[in-house]
Amino acid sequence: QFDPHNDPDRQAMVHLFEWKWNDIAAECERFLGPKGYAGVQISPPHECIQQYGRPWWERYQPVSYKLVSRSGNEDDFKDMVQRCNAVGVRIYVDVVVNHMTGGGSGQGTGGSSYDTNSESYPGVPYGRNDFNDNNCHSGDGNIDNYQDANQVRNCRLSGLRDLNQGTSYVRGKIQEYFNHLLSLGVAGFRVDAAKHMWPGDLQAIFSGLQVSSDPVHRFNLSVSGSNPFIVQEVIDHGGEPIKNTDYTGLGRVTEFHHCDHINNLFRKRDKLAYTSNWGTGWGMLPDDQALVFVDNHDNQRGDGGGSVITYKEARLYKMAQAFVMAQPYAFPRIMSSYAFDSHDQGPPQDGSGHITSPTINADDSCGGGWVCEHRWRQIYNMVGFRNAAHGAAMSNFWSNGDQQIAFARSGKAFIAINNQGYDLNQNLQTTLSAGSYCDVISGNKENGGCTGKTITVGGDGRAYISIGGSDEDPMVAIHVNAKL
Ligand code: AAO
Repeated sequence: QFDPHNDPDRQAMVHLFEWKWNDIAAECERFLGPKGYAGVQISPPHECIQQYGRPWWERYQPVSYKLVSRSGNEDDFKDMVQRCNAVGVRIYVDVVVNHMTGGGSGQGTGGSSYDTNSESYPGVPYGRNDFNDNNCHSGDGNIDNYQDANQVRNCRLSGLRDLNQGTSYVRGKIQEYFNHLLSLGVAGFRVDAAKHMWPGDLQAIFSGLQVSSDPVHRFNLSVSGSNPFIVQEVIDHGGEPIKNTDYTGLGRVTEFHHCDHINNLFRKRDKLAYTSNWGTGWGMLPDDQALVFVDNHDNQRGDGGGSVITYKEARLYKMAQAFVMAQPYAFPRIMSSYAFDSHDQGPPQDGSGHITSPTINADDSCGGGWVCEHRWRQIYNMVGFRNAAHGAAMSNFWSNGDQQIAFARSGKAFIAINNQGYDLNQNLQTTLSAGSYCDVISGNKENGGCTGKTITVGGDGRAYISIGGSDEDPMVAIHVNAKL
């Protein structure tokens, strides 16, 4: 449950937030596969409410576990999983099983009816007895106090009807849903609101999962003892009784301290010079228990704590991503957004509420309202860097004592970052063999040449590195696969 089931030469995943299944399938084939991405976190595929104005968050209010959503139906879903797996890209599903809807009644995206007040969800089916109401002892039935772990697990998160995973019936329905997804070839799950479910209940659910042994999926999840990849969303910034470590026995957890540290570092409330022991040395979870990211779909909108760095501050964002990808620490997820001005704004859509596809520009970037951070050269080339450096330890850490750093991934790769505000000019040890290398931040290696800066490494492994204090991309990155 800690293993993303990635190809060993693919070491980062991307969250294609609100993308349609057939767009993801095409993206796997035309971009993610070739650029070395390991997998995709997709938006919740289950049937959900249809909220007026079609905000993104309607997908976090399940009506049933039918695979019919604005991203597509079950056939589209199957096609996506098969096509992505065929090019070495795994699919991880955002599963919402803590709760059902938060208000109203009507019809879900798959045609099932629901009624929040009577807690009636015939599409599953769930009824009143399947919810936690009697187990919640807060004044209004909602979570009013995060200092009370019982409330957090047994009461309603923002009014969302809280399922009781303590019963074998509810567990069984959730397992059926997960096993259905696994039978279609998905490699794992991002478990929404895991913090709001009891670890013991989750354990019981996970222990009943069966991964697909269908050879059509082209990857071997079926070896005995192998479990689906599990990432549990547990927001722990410290200061609450529920800790992310309550869940690390069950799978990975989202490491929100990492968001906080990255934010403080690149906003210069902390020093890059102190990062030579990044990871557990900074009090974060062990490597194989953490999923790390600069921002996610909640905190990029200001939810869940901290003013994180997002695509809206592109220079800082590219720097932060380069740092995260260059580090050997944990398994990283890149956020891929659509442009938004307001919190609730849904994805690019037409007048009838159908999500519209991204367009692809000649320089590989996206149009049509999609930001596609994962297609920014500085970001996808750092995925290539991470893949090339995999297995090599960090070494030869250098700093100016403040906001300029450089380090190698022994014998495989080298990066220098200048967030100081004045120039960096240094002769630094890269650990790479002598020769010319393409700086993958400023360009691509193409037809044996480099469209950006070329860095020359001498026989002693050293290279002269210059990064202007006000460069748009104040970093240089080279690796063995970028040798010219
Ligand atoms: C929508 C409407 C609501 C309405 C509801 C029901 O917006 O007004 O009441 O429907 O009708 C998403 C949206 C919600 C939306 C929901 C359902 O974000 O706005 O509600 O879909 O459509 C908590 C949870 C965490 C959750 C996060 C948003 O622990 O699991 O809230 N994230 C996931 C998803 C998210 C989704 C859901 C869960 C629900 O990623 O997209 O919601 O499926 C503290 C706690 C955290 C807590 C935050 C926010 O954080 O620690 O656990 O997250 O508060 O409430 C400091 C503290 C830090 C604190 C933070 C913020 O930094 O250190 O601990 O401040 O206060």
